[in-house]
Amino acid sequence: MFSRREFLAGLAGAAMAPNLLQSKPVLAGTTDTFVLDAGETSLTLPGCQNPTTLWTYGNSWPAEIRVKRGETVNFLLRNHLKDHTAIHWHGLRIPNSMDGVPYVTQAPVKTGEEFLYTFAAPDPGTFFFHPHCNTVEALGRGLAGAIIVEDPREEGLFDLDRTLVVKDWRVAGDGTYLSFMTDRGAARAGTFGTRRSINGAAAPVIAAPPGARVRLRLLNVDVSRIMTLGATGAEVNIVATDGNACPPFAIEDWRLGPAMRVDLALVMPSKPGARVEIQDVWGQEPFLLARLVAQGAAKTADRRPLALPTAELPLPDLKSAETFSLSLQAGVSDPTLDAWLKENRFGDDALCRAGKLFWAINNKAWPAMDMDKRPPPLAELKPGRTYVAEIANHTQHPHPIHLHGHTFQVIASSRGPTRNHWADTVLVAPDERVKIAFVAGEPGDWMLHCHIIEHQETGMMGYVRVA
Ligand SMILES: [Cu+2]
Repeated sequence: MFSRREFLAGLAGAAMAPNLLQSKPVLAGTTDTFVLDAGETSLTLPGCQNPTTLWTYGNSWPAEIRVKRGETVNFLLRNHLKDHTAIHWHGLRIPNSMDGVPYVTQAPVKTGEEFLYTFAAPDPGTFFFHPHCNTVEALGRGLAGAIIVEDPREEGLFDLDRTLVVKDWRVAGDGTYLSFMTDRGAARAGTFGTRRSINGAAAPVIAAPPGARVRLRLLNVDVSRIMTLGATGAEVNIVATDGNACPPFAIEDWRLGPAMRVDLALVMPSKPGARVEIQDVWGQEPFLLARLVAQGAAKTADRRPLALPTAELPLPDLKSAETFSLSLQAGVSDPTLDAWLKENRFGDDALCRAGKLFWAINNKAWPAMDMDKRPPPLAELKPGRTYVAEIANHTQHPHPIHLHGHTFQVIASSRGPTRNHWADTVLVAPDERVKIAFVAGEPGDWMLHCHIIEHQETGMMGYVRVA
């Protein structure tokens, strides 16, 4: 087992190379530092004859960091890539200055430069990190990692705790990349990968003792794919949504869009050799995400409930809530913003600027990230107040909508009874209206966008201002 001072570089299944991700103290004090070298690594992806050059944090894929809840930690980003970058910590309720959005919360970290992120993760759970400009290419090349926030309240609850990072790759059989973005995909459901992977490889086979209590942390870091989850061989429950504990409920038919996560809990069957499979049942044939096989000395029965300690998040006060609307739209763009785009008044940084606009929120398309020229906020919020956002999808495609820096409750859907749960990303189906409730957090401009990255990068992004 790795200590928190070390970087767990690479998970089972990914090609292992010497670990260049060394942890070293760079500041005086008690904080630990993870060094995140953004650079290139070769990995042979499933179904490919040759290695593909990935963009990675460290020299294996995917990176996984484990930190303790509430403990201040440093993350030193060192950029060895040809493009500028930054790190967005998806789902973590941390100060706005640490949110990693170039031109909005920080300057881009140029090639050869460093940036030090320092924060204490307030909530336990399964989160991830990735850049926020040119994300369709950067994430397409793999630039993402898992960050697990551990809670002392969970110690000893599980015999086995595994992370499953799901991502598709746009590569040909010879390992070379296909175009990351297509007009057809960007204007519709997204451009899909040609090779599926779990932790960069085919579905892992995980040996677990009969009777073992197993936790699987499933992260969908793909830019386009929406999964429908299922399981065979055991009762498998979801015990956390987007990292946040929930009362256990059956995995069947839960939809996991890009950026969404679930923590799964199960007890291994008592019969040696018995299998449990976790699947994506979206397509005609179930796609295997992980296979567990009962092996070894059986665990004695543990009668504690297979559930996580209750999430400790700011509870929305619905009685005093103010409501605002977010309308997800296709083919809408603001003429003023179009004019700005044409005049190229956003500087010459094409990495952070939409080349084409296919989508909008409240009639505004996000054309660029310029501190002086961006559109007005989608909503202006006061810290500590409860807000209900009604998100209406007026398009023909589902959109996983992510709000930065906040954890919200999904409280209602026009499609019928909804499971009230915590989330940072909510999937909104065509013609659906979803209500989310949250307490406005730290002051700052917090991005709100679709996590089908091509949608985000062709207009479906804005921000709320907490001040
Ligand atoms: Cu979308």
